[in-house]
Amino acid sequence: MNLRNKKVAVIGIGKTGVATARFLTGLGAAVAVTDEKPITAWGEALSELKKLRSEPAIVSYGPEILAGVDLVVPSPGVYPSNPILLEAIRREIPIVSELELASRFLKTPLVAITGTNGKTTVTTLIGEILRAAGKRVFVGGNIGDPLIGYVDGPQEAAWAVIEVSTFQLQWIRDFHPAIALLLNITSDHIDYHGSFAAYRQIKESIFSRQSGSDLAILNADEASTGSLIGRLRARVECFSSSTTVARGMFLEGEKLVRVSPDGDREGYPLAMIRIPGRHNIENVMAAILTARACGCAPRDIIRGVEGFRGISHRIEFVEEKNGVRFYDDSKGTNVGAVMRALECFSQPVVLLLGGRDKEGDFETLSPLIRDRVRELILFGEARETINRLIGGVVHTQSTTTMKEAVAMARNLASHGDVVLLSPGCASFDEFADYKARGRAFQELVRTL
Ligand code: UMA
Repeated sequence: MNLRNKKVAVIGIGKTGVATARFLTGLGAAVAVTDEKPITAWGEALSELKKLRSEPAIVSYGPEILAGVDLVVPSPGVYPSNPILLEAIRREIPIVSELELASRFLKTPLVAITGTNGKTTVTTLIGEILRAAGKRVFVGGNIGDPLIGYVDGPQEAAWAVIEVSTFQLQWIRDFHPAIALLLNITSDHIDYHGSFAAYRQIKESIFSRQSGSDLAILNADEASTGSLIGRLRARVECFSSSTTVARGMFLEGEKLVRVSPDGDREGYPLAMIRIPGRHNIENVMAAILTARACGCAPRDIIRGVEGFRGISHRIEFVEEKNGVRFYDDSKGTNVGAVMRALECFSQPVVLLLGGRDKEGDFETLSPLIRDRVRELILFGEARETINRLIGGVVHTQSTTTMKEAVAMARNLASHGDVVLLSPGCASFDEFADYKARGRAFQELVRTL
């Protein structure tokens, strides 16, 4: 792909947009940038753009940015239904995601991890294991640093390991990871993709350009895996926490068993896993299969897994107050994540649910809520919608802010209970992101 003197439009100047503009100007492309925010709110991004080798043109937000453009690179958060993108499609101007663009210039073998839940945990864990095995690794993607930033540098890692969201997969064409993982699929981001079928199709597209020399790692416990395998060209290994698999990993008593592509068995002690829940056993199995495919030895893998204490804001224990244990699962931004969090606790739970709705399928939570939750506290923009769907399954109260929800939880929780913030929604109605929401929750708990 030769972009020298080509005109490229970058839509959105967040982390991805700025890194993309930097990379493109470095290639000698003529870059135009735009953002729905007024330029007075561009802040740090504006000074970053002004520092580039050739300063990008700043264009007002609308189809005028498409004049004379050869390529459009939208930021992940730009909806496919965005009028600028629809106009680009009408004018037959190619659109590629940052991920696609980066992968065209990537020289390092790539591991790409997607799935509704567990992506960040598995991405981080694979990075830790590879480091424990003495390998140089770039860890990025949706987890934080865009791949394009790595591609823009000397590319010195042995492996690039990236968390991939459906937003980033939206505009791929030849994207081709040597190892691709699909951890699970439950409903999420329906507001963005339009339907669950469209969301699933985008997730599965991570495998679409893989060849027979690539590896696809799949969850055998997902109902759709069987039919997906039939459509893949890559070699397949599966993991399961409920059944055995011919090639891949499964649970056998107190051991995790891996069956290699040649049919050899090796065992790993279950006790090496320090993060709670059955879903994390699956996450560890996915990471081990990847690490073995990257050439790591079992002893390094065990060291990496033993040292891994989980990621912040994912079922993270905060503090115990008067016999009540508080957990921060602010990263639980969809219904599937709430289920996984609830399944970790045998104690009665006071559940804090709410934020900005992504058209989540909250009704599917009802059986688990009935089984594990003593008090349901709804907050934020989505509280009325959720209340209509599942309010009354157990005793339910609503309030506007998370702060008030925490105060309510403190009053309602008794000795031996768990108070769990697992909101099942995005944070953007009240916070900059899930991390800010998690930090605010932890501060509130500490000052109770
Ligand atoms: N913008 C527009 N028009 C739009 C939408 C956004 O102009 O229609 C502008 C915004 O005003 C803002 C910029 O675009 O200035 C933000 O772009 P962005 O939302 O794509 O965010 P980035 O800063 O580029 O961060 C993105 C990911 N964000 C999203 O997918 C929403 C980050 O994932 C990721 O870490 C980063 O790239 C690096 O790869 C965050 C996320 O919430 C953590 N991801 C979702 C999730 O995990 O559920 C998918």
